Amino acid sequence: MLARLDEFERALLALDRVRVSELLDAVAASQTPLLAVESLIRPALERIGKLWEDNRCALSQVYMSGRLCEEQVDALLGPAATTTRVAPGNARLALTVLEDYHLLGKQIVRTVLRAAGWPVLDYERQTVAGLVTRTCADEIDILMISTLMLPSALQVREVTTQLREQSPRTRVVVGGAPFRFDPELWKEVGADAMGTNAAEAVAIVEGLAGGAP
Ligand code: B12
Repeated sequence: MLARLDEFERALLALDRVRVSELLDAVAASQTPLLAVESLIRPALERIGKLWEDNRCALSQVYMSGRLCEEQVDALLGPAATTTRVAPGNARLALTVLEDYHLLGKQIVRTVLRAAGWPVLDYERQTVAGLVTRTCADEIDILMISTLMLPSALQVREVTTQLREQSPRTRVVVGGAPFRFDPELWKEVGADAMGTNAAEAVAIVEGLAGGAP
């Protein structure tokens, strides 16, 4: 698998769309599309982020790798259709990216939640103020927040503080690179749970809502 990951990373950096797609399709066919995302796309993008940090690739390569992966995620996991199923206890769910432009993780989490039957509102990208207002207005029970930048992750503290006052029913679940790098950070920002991947997002939501839809 490591050799395949090396090759996938090289194909992304070379913007070789055909090879990128072939490598993903091979894993999706022999295992599952979600495993192709989790075992190739996420680790390869993490490596490319590290290369950029070390000045060993250009930001344009990071950008284009992200774009290529976005296309592939849509092709692999299908469009994020809405579901007609009802959540246990009519729990209301929303998903957002907070003060951040890294949207791919949210896209994957949303698609996997909907595929598992969870009706989830997509708030796209939000500021702290916008997110608190919308969460209260929609009477959200489970708010899922994705952040990839450390400053954005720290802003979650402001959201949980305000929600505790204005919408105590809302449970907050966080995910994204800063929370994977520092496994205690979710507690420090006042979240109720943290997930490291999309499959965990489903398990956490089931735990909080008390069952599957
Ligand atoms: C691709 C990428 C970009 C693309 C984004 C394209 C897009 N549409 O998303 C572009 C080129 C635009 C970009 C821009 C920038 N980036 Co950037 N980027 C990345 C990179 C390489 C990959 C991110 C990614 O898509 N990963 C793949 C997805 C699938 O993984 P994921 O988001 O982690 O999601 C998974 C899990 O975390 C989890 N999950 C995610 N969210 C949630 C939520 C919940 C509730 C749950 C349960 C689970 C969950 O499930 C997902 C599926 O497994 C990362 C490196 C990294 N280590 O992550 C850097 C990285 C995040 N970027 C970084 C930086 C610095 C920037 C820029 C500031 C660069 C610049 N100087 O302009 C800008 C800022 C943009 C902004 N203001 O938001 C830094 C952040 C450093 C920090 N400590 O804050 C990183 C870590 C790179 C690095 N090593 O330095 N970037």
